[in-house]
Amino acid sequence: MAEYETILVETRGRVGWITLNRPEALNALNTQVMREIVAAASAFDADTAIGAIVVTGSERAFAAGADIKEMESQTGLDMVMGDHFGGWADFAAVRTPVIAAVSGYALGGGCELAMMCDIILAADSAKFGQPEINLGVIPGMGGSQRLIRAVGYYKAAELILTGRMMDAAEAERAGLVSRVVPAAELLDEAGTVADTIASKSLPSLYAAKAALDAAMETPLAEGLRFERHVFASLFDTADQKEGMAAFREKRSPDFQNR
Ligand code: CO8
Repeated sequence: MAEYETILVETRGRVGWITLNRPEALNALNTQVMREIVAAASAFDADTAIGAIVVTGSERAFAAGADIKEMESQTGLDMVMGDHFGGWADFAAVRTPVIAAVSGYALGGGCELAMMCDIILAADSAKFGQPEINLGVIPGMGGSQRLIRAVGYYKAAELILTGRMMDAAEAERAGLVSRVVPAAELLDEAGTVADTIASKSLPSLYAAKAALDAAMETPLAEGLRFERHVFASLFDTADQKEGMAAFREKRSPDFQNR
């Protein structure tokens, strides 16, 4: 496995774990962190022995945003030429389901990183926000687009225009968080959800994630056409035959990921 300096990477069964590890900066996302997260997630994505990925941080911070000290002196041209946007787009394009296990601060780019994942599990200590307005900028890793889709225009507008944080309970009520769990149980719970997902057939997981992504991006009629096409294509997999035979024979399916 590749050597990383800002993240810890580990495989547990069929689940790939990525733990942000810059405690001195509350896991602020600098260029190196981005490159390492993208490299680790892409490597897991290319490995058919992996059926789910968990991204997590520390108890105090999932990630307190993009690295302000790194960005401070950058010009607009630097931002474009540094290809930060492309790097994060590569992370969002991972086909394997990704779970964000969020404890503590998920602010700015940290909140945006969580929103690039498919499921957000939050510790009751979690705090979410898009405070970029306090720095004289706006969200740049998808916050203004994904937060609206998660919580609706008015909640997103209030958070983005005031920069205030919301706690885990408010985030769950708003629909940003899949589920809130006691902080001490966050990683176990993330592991359980990830194991459950990873036990399914990979082609159907990829298909489900692609259909969910399509729902975020396309008008309803186009999304429905996409879903029907992908649904039909799964009937050419051995795992569809196995899954339905297992149901009829009242046993657990033995998926082969093909
Ligand atoms: N960047 C760099 N360093 C950070 C960051 C950050 N985002 N957040 C915290 N740190 C550092 C602090 O500077 C401090 O370091 P030091 O001890 O050397 O001074 C250390 O982490 C601990 O932080 P604090 O002492 O501030 O801890 P507190 O418990 O007092 O406060 C907070 C915690 C409230 C989280 C506070 O640190 C904070 O407000 N952080 C900044 C939050 C923020 O504004 N985030 C948004 C950043 S902008 C962004 O994310 C844009 C995303 C788009 C990027 C587009 C690129 C493609």
